[in-house]
Amino acid sequence: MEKLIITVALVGAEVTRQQTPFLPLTPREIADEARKVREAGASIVHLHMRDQFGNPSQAKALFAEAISYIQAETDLIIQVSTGGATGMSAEERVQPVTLAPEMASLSTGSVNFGDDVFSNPLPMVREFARACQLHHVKPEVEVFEVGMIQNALNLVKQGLLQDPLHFNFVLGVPGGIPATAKNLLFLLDLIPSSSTWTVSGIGRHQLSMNTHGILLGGHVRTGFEDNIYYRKGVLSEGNAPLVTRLVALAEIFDRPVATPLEARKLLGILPR
Ligand code: KMH
Ligand code: ZN
Repeated sequence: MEKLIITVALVGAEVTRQQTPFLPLTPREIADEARKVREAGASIVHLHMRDQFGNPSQAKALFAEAISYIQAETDLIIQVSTGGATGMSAEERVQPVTLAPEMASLSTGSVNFGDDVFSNPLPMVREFARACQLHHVKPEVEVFEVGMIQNALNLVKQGLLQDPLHFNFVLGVPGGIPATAKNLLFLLDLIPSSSTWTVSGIGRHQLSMNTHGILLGGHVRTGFEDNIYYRKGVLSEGNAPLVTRLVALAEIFDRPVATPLEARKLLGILPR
């Protein structure tokens, strides 16, 4: 099987310091956390930013600051979020793509998100896909619901996304597709065989979904955006312990972990 790409969603938009004191918030803290997960074995960081009050922000300057630290201190692939937080405008959300990072997330449909709606009307998705093309950014198609796969395939037909696609299946968001092995297999059946894919599980489903990803030859996403616990009732003391555990699992299942350079090759990200 291919080497395993570990992505870490370091901070997300929803988790708070009240929930975990280990959450990095400032660009400096986020970059320090990036360094630690790289040392633990990650090759991609999925980035969100927070303002000085800890609230989610898509401000270009905050991304630019964190990215400059991460690039100076690591060889990680940087994937910016275009999801931001529910309720943000398209203009707000697309800002970090204009920094021309190597990757950006791209959700290809709308979904209930707890009591909120994560709204991604198709004209906006097309605009984000065009921004990715303009800045030579590799999109990661975020799949929270099954219809989002067909939407992504339609974008390929429209020339707005390129084969091979890279998918991230996010299972277990309240309002989205539930985190079961059967659902993961169902989603996998719908993507082109040329695709690469990774899997994220929300909350207590993170480790089981990641394990399925390792066994099925996919890749895995961990991190505080999706889950803050190491095990039931025990907070993870940073993102790195979650990575270290995945590296150990990958070793058991004979999936050596990809370096960022190897991950770039697997994902078709060209050297800049
Ligand atoms: N914060 C969620 C509403 C992404 O980063 O692309 C959406 C999200 C997806 O986090
Ligand atoms: Zn995100």
